[in-house]
Amino acid sequence: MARLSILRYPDPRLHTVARPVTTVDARIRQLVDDMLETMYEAEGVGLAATQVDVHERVIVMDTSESHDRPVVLINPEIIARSDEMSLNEEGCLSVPATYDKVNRHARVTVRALDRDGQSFDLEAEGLTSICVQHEMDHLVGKVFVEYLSTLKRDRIRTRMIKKAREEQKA
Ligand code: GNR
Ligand code: NI
Repeated sequence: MARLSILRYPDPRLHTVARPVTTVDARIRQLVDDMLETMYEAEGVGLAATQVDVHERVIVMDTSESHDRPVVLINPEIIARSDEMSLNEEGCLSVPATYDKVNRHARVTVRALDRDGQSFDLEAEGLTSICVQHEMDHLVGKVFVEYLSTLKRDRIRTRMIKKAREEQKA
């Protein structure tokens, strides 16, 4: 296992569109394990491969309170979504210390392959539903700040660039 480094907004690589995984092999399982280690270490509830600069459709999540229920989604597709929407505060490991409200489908059903390459469906609501949609956005190169106003996004961008520059100096 290895901890991977997480790209930070506004890194342009966060806007890369991931390609589907062709075979769930040892390389993908290693990626999944490294992503889980990285996610738990960073105390996140989800992580998309895009965030660790791997542009393949792989997501790991754990929205359990006990942090012992890892979920792996390979080549995820949303097969059903509620008409009902839900406005919730979101954050992102790629945009640290930044939280704002995003409107999402209240419930989604996602079909994906698991760590063994087996297809399964996940009916998600609450934080899991939000997380699935947030992570699937990462796979198409979208970061949650892109749902915010241009003014807010520009402020976040400026603050992130300033922070990166200060960390460089230190
Ligand atoms: O850890 C995370 N928490 C979170 C909180 C509300 C909505 C979405 C998320 S996902 C985020 C981890 C992350 O950046 N995944 O891409
Ligand atoms: Ni994120």
